[in-house]
Amino acid sequence: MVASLSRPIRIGSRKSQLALVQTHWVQAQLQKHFVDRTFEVHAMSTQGDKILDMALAKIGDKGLFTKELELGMLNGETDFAVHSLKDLPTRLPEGLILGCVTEREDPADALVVHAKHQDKQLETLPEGSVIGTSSLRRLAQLRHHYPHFSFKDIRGNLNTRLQKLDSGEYDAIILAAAGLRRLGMGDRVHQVISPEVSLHAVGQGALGIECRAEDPEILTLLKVLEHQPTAQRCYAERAFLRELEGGCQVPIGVNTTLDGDSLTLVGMVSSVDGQKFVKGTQTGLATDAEAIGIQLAQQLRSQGATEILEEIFLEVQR
Ligand code: DPM
Repeated sequence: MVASLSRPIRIGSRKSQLALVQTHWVQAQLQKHFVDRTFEVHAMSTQGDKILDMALAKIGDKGLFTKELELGMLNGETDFAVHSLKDLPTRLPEGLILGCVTEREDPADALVVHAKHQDKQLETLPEGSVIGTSSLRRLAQLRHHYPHFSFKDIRGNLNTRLQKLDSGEYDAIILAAAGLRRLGMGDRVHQVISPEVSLHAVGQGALGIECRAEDPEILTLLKVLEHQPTAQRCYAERAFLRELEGGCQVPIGVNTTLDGDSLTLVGMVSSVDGQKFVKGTQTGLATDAEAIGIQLAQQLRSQGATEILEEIFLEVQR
């Protein structure tokens, strides 16, 4: 017991600036609750941090940003790992679980514009404006609603992307509002994009903490950071994605709302060109979050999602 009490708790994190800000936040919260424990951060590079020149959809999303962190936990080098929940696959390796979901920031996508467009909104940017994104989800939805823009891939960390925008390579770029705000760059959020135009990624804006399934000590510690309303929303979103997923990054977006004990999930699946587009809504008890996600996935499949997903899978493989 004494030995266990004095053992430092080791937290796995990616090395990116955003990942470290998020992990240090978790570390500080836990330290406040458990003053006699020590929490150490172990930062690692993941495959996703190293491959910067390939379209994300081609690499696939099977744990691109999580694999190295997961090995650390399975090897016993670390005790848990902090992720942006949207980067955590919906199926986890044997022996690991989603131990905690923290309170969500605004999950919306944000428009960030070049200085010359300060007076513009998505609705008023001129025809042919170059919009930077490498998310198929953002690309498909924006093409669907604003076919007169021109879209261009953009990679790299947040600072690199903002530099590329400011240097004039793009008229505007799309980023998660949550990431910008966590990095203290909330002033770059020019327009929060409404869910009518862009449904956000599954889990966007929340942190997911992954840990060993058979580690009650760590699971108990993590429970102090669990935010149940966020967790219920994210469980519905993740069940929806899990039920649809074909193993590559596809244009799938969601939005969830809680009203008392009632949870509503809106979801969409689109072809990459934004032409084929299916969208639907399911409502149920928040305590049945996963069932709501599965029902919505089945509904969208009956509306044509299966065909859209198969086409994308073939395209990405080429
Ligand atoms: C995933 C996507 C992106 C990240 C795909 C998507 C954006 C990729 C890109 C699954 N992970 O959203 O459709 O634009 O090139 C990522 C970001 C955050 C977590 C950055 C962002 C921000 C924090 C958060 C990358 N992962 O989306 O702008 O949303 O919790």
